[in-house]
Amino acid sequence: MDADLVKREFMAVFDELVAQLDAELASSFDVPPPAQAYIHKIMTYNVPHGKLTRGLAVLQCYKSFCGHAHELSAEETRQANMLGWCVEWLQACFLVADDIMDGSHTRRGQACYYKLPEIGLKAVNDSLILEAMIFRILKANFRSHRAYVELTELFREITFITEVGQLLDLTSQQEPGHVDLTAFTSDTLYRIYRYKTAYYSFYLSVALGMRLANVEDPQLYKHAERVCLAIGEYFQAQDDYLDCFGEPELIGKVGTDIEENKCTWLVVTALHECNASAEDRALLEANYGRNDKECVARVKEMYGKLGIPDAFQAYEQKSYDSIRAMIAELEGVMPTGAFEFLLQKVYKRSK
Ligand code: GPP
Ligand code: MG
Ligand code: MG
Ligand code: MG
Repeated sequence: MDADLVKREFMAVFDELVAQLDAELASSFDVPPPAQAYIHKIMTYNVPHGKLTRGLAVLQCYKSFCGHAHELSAEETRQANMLGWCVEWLQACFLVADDIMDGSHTRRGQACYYKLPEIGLKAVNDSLILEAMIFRILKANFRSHRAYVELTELFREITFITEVGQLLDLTSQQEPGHVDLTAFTSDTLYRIYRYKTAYYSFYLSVALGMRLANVEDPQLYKHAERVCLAIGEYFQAQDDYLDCFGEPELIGKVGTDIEENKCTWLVVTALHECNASAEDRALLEANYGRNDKECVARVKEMYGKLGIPDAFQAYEQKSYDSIRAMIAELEGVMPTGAFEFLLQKVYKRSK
């Protein structure tokens, strides 16, 4: 089926879910029309404007596990797409909160939700509402599914993992305003990546597709986890790279990692692989983690001088090759369509 049609079918399920939630709110809650409209906007502003890779991956995974034994029915496709949207809802809830914590300005080519004058810190509660909606969608549509408990638990478990990851991201530097370069190690970096990004961005969609297809063998989930974490690490390294060297018009956001004192692929690679000199380290200590355009420019210039863009290209190729090899090892053990779909979506992305 062509990609446009798949996406159109996916978007139609979004409209259906929004209508479902709107209707439930109007019929089962004593909420006046302005609050109904407010909640409607929480969804339409924040959920559907991304690349939708996470959401579309559930159907891809489900299809590959159902095999080519039968064409999926319209209802089976719809169910996979509803779970895909639950992942997009989770992503929306995280992004609304993450943008506040990271002091970001734009997201997906529009103002960050909390930056809207009429929203501000109400965005905190709105992020919680987005999260709660996932469980309403699951209850309304999957309560009698044999995997209802597992589907619900997956969302709860992965949400907790991601929140721990966000904590690791936010606390990688102990003192605000002070740069401790010894905290920027690759062990710390990849732990943050796995927890804050890889589980919810890759493993969750694949595991949901597998659950929907009634896969029960725990070993197969372990295999999926291993590959998804590898893709997730690679994806977050790209995110860090694009934060500094990407085109804001393409990535839809303006980077803030240097200002925010983040433990990123760039700073770790500069320190440990590109042999930053004592002078470079002093420059980082003086300019990293400061909300000042000139400081940020100095750090970027140093990344350029140390050859970070070339190092990234090499890392990108190495990651791709090693993930391909991991996938090849699984041929004959389990369907690999979902991994291939995800890897092909992220390889050499510029947005
Ligand atoms: C990506 O980090 C990770 C997340 C968006 C997860 C946030 C989790 C919470 C529990 C709020 P990032 O800050 O690098 O992403 P971006 O560059 O898109 O802001
Ligand atoms: Mg963040
Ligand atoms: Mg962020
Ligand atoms: Mg980022």
